[in-house]
Amino acid sequence: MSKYITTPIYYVNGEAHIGHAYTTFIADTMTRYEKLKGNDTYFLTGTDEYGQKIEESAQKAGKPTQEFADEMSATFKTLWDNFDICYDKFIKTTDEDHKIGAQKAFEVMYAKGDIYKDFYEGHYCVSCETFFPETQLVDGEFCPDCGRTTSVVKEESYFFKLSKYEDKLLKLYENQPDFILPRSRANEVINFVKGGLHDLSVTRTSFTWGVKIPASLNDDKHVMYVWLDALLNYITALGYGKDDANMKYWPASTQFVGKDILRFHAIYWPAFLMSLDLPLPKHIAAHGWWTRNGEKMSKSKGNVIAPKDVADVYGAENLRYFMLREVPFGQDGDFSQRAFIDRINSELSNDLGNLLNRIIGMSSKYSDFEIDSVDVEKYHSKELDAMNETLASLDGFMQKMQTHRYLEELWKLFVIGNKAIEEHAPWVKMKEDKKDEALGTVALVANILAKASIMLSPIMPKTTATIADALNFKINNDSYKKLICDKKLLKLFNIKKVPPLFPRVEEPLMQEAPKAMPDDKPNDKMKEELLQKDDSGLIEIGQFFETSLKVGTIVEAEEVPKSKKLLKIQVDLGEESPRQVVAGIKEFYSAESLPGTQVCVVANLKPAKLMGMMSEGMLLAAKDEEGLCLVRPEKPKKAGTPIG
Ligand code: ME8
Repeated sequence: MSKYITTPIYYVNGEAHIGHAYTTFIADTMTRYEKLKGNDTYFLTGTDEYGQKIEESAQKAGKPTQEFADEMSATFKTLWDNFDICYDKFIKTTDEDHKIGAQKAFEVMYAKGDIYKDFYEGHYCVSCETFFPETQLVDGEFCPDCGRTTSVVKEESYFFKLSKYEDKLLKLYENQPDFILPRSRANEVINFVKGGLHDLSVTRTSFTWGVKIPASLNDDKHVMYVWLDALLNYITALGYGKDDANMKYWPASTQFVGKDILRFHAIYWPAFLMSLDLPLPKHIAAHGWWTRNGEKMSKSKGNVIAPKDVADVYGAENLRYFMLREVPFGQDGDFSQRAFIDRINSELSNDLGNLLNRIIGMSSKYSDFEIDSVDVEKYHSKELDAMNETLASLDGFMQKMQTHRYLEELWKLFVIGNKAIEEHAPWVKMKEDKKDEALGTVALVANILAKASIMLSPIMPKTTATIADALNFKINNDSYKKLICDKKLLKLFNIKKVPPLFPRVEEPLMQEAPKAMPDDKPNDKMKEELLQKDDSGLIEIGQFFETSLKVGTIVEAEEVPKSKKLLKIQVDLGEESPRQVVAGIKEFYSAESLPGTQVCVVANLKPAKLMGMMSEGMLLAAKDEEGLCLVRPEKPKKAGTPIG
């Protein structure tokens, strides 16, 4: 089966930071996962180089625009190369082939009557490359997305008949409920479309740094609106309009984007494709936003994290692991060195690294490094069953991009391995002259490590290749089929010593960002100020809306053993699976009384561990001297209904 996976093409007006890296890591992971399973997979990334914003950045840098774009684009490419991102193509929108493809697409849409010429007058934000109606401006002047000043622009323009596709788009969201992932994000898109779509201005005459519209239109003062040419990159990269050889990969299986550009990908993009009579992508998967220590990253604050700086001190693959493990796909995430260090020490070093060292140590003592799986089934059928069950559950998580759950489950294998060692104590068995049993346990753990490495390889390809080398096998589709699909065990081999894979980290290795300096650029500050408390202690409405409150329906509730206060509750928030919330309400509510009732949930809290259990939200409750009561909607509402 063939697959096609894409990242957004990144603007070249600034260097990549960990937000860009996150998107690229997930797409790379998914590609490696599909390849591991034997699927012919094509992976595209690249840079978005046209538009007024890039032209202005080049002017500021005092460079010709193309030279500036080439240099900046190269910084992205080098970065991804340093991270071993396995892209098949790195597209630059200034590539000749891209221009040809984009012009061809424009011609097709025009010939179909979906593009027509008219005049446009509106408020334009250069930074977002977007027009806004006056009603959406902040204080009648500022861009609602980035806070920068907009300017009034009146120009002749070609328009794309977006309004024509309103019903078709609504049908798409209905018939293909996984078109937008996570599903919880679909509502904002559907509501936007239901609010009515205006035709989209798709050319500009106020600047020249763009793809010219086709010569056949004989109107060479128009260049394409950057979002039109940018979105088309996903097909021009496959040769659309030129050499169609790679169009066999279309439609894309998963197109990863950040939530900031979901609207472009879930509305404009399918409408363009419908106009071109091309099939639609299977999934547009939108992830959340990364902050640093809870703050938005911005150049003016000096707190932008360059992926290379992190990789240099903490390790490139540790960073991939952390980012994919830390955040449920779709939710916002925070980069804090403390959280990163905790995961390196407890999960990578303790759980995984130590397990490998333990069996290398034991096999060197008991069997001169020889490992044989012959006695594993005899002594460890229980562990093998548990291991196979866990392995079988993994695919479902990856298909839904839930890398955090995938890794959480995968880590259960190391618990099985460690527990088997404790319970069977091979060192005791050796003393009791039960060498077969001792070696059976060592071999069980070797097999656990081998299978876990295969499944971890899309996230940590190099590290797992080292583990596989120690276990004398290679990670590829063959070993995946044998060890994972056919549940086979490793053949007799000699284990090799490896250098420590995950040295413990004792203290933060990077300097924390300085606090914002008073000479911050006013434009960048503007939005921050909108979001900050003023002296009155009052907050802006935007601050309130940063908290995502939703109606939830309790599906299950159970007592937490040994806790006087806590209940473990599964709440349906209209997402793929219920969320687990651990709430301190046991003194006021019995577990049996809760299922089927509704609650109000803070849905975008960072997940936290309470008594070792993950809690992914908070229930709203009111408490006074008479006790506590949960806040509930007055009438039943659909699970996931936003409150606000
Ligand atoms: O929007 N957290 O390019 P862009 C998480 N050229 N992800 C982040 C992030 C953060 N703090 N910051 C950036 C564009 N990203 C257009 C795309 S596609 C046809 C055209 C990631 O350079 C995230 O994937 O502004 C986001 O969608 C993307 O970078 C925006 O990159």
